[in-house]
Amino acid sequence: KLLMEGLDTALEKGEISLYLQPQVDASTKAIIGAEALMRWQRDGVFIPPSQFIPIAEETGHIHDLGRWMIHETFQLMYAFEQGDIDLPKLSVNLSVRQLFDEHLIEYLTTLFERFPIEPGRLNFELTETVAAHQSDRVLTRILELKALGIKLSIDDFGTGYSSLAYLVRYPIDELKIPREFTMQLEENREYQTVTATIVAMARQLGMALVAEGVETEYQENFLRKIGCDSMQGYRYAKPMPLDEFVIYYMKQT
Ligand code: G
Ligand code: G
Ligand code: MN
Ligand code: NA
Repeated sequence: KLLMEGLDTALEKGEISLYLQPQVDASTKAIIGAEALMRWQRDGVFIPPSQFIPIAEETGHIHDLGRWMIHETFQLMYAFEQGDIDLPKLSVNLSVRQLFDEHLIEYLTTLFERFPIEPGRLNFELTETVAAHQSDRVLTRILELKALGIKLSIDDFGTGYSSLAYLVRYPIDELKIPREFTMQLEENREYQTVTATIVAMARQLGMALVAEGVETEYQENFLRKIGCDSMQGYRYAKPMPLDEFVIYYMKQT
């Protein structure tokens, strides 16, 4: 039985928070968006999402945690729009189980009423595993999200077991180049080829791109050369709490 002590009470104890990692245009240095990342601080110690998210997915806690993230995201976007912080995009990770939640659309509709944000600024990151589900259920749900005006991206594109057919079947707006690929660009010509091919394909399909885990000048130059200008990574900024993000934003503009 999968257990993680305290995960069931983490929310009510106020141990969960939302961090923001900026995404920048490498040629203009402008902030083009941010990814919302969940953080769990238990007894003063951060537990990595790679440890608690899979368990939250297994135990079903991901429903409450995920809704908390979505609610927080709406509240943030609304405050940004009211406060003249022009953040073109805010991305939230969505687990398979959240996508299959029967009440997801109803929940989002309620949030759009409470926080009338521009839907096109909200972006959900799905994994390839979600997208590769060959079911009408996924297609229906994706079309429902698109009908709300929400944008969709595929996280860690090219690292899962999936066909490329879903890129044709589903209206995907953005592909995220995995950190695993970015990390190898300097050392490995084969990763260069694979990454350049993803970028070329995304561009021809009219999709946006964001490269993850960009740390070095070499990586940035290579990505720009092959046609990807949008970057996320420690080279620009680490994930940070809201107050730090606002300071970062103010400094950039
Ligand atoms: O930046 P970090 O190491 O915290 O994130 C690691 C991974 O954890 C992310 O790539 C993402 O897949 C997952 N993750 C982070 N926050 C969330 C969240 O709010 N919901 C879901 N489902 N996954 C998240
Ligand atoms: O959604 P996803 O699993 O891709 O989340 C991105 C993860 O990668 C987050 O956990 C974030 O903290 C981490 N990350 C973001 N930028 C960098 C980077 O430049 N280097 C490294 N090592 N990790 C990063
Ligand atoms: Mn992500
Ligand atoms: Na990723």
